[in-house]
Amino acid sequence: MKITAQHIADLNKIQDTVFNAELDIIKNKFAKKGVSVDEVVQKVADFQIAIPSWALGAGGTRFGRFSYGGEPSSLEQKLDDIGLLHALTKSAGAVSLHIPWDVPEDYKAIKEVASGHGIIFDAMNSNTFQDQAGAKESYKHGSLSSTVDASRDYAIQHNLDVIKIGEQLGSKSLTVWLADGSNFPGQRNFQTVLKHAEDSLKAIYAGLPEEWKLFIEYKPYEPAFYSTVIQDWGTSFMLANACGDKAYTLVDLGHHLPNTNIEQIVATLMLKGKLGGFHFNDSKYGDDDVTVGSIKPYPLFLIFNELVYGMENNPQNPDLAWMIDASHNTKDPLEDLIQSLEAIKIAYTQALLVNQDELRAAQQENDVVKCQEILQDAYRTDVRPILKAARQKSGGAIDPLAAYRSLSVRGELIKERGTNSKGTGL
Ligand code: PSV
Ligand code: MN
Ligand code: MN
Repeated sequence: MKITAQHIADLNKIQDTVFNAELDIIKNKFAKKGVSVDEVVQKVADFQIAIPSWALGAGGTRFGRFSYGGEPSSLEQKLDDIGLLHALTKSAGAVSLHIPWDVPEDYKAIKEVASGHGIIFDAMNSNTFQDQAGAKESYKHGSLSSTVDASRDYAIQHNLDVIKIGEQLGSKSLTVWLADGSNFPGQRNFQTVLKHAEDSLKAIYAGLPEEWKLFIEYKPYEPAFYSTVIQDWGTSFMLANACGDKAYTLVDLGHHLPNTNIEQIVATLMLKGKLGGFHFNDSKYGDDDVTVGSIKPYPLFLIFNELVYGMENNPQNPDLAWMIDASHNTKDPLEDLIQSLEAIKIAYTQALLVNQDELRAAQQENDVVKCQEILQDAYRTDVRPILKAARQKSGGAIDPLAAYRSLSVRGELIKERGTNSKGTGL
């Protein structure tokens, strides 16, 4: 299945162009507030979000997994699926691989497939939360923080191997997420395991190529239910500082306890130049990994408001690595990813509509009501015409979900790959 420029052009022709009239209304309204919507359209068109290789198949739950059919079973097919997403949305021009699930057999061929779709290789993800077939050491009692020297060394070496694989693909960063923790009070010595994690991360950092970055993810619980070694942003930040300038904290939206003020975490990290990457998803209870913006769109907008402020005011912080970290149980994964991309760009666009100077002035005057009005005026704007204009400008489908359905993409994939496909996923 390939989506051509002709497909897109034909679909865009029959698309309702009412959005141009709606766009003009937004342009006029925000011009009066000193915001250029044309500039916003360009920024939205330029915004690219990496798709993780594990989000293209049905993830399932620990109780069961139900296939959608037509899921990718090789790295090449995963790239093909991201190629479809990118052709429709022009926002998915990057992939994030997980090793050992995605070790290329033929690097040259894989790079050609990716570049044929306009996809670059974003952060590499290591896996020290599972024992692979034939593994010489076990991660049952931890990896980078294990009390077993051989397990720690094995996990460090795995991360160094992942860097080597990433180098051959043109990736420039490594994301480390640790499942290490404990299930029962007294099971592990908090200080010992943290020290081990720090020393192991430093050993990985020592093997990081000059132009690479190390992203350290945090998560309060799961799979360990009493304690997690890198439980929060403070621990990640501390470890990143201990490693050095090329190490950063990575924020995953689902990795917070209920009601955590994530936007404040983002602001703090950007002020310190230590926010490296971002994993998007949404949740009601924990690390639910459901469609971005499906449950808490306003907090997502507030987070983007801080991200936009940071991108404009914190030159000490590097460009961020954006990724969707999702899992699909009841939706076609590609449809879910189209919805997630849309939700991310809606929140980003709304944040770009905030006149930051006006907000700063209202904050300075302690006009609490005005501050809220400024934010909510942007949030309550239906910015979808801006997204449509951005997509049209970059050659994507004006309405990607409608295009996906009218091209019967899933049906075509099932014809090609069968109904009983097995995606790799979390
Ligand atoms: C597990 O919580 C997780 O979802 C982390 O967020 C990682 O980013 C991902 O798995 C892949 O290792
Ligand atoms: Mn994540
Ligand atoms: Mn997660």
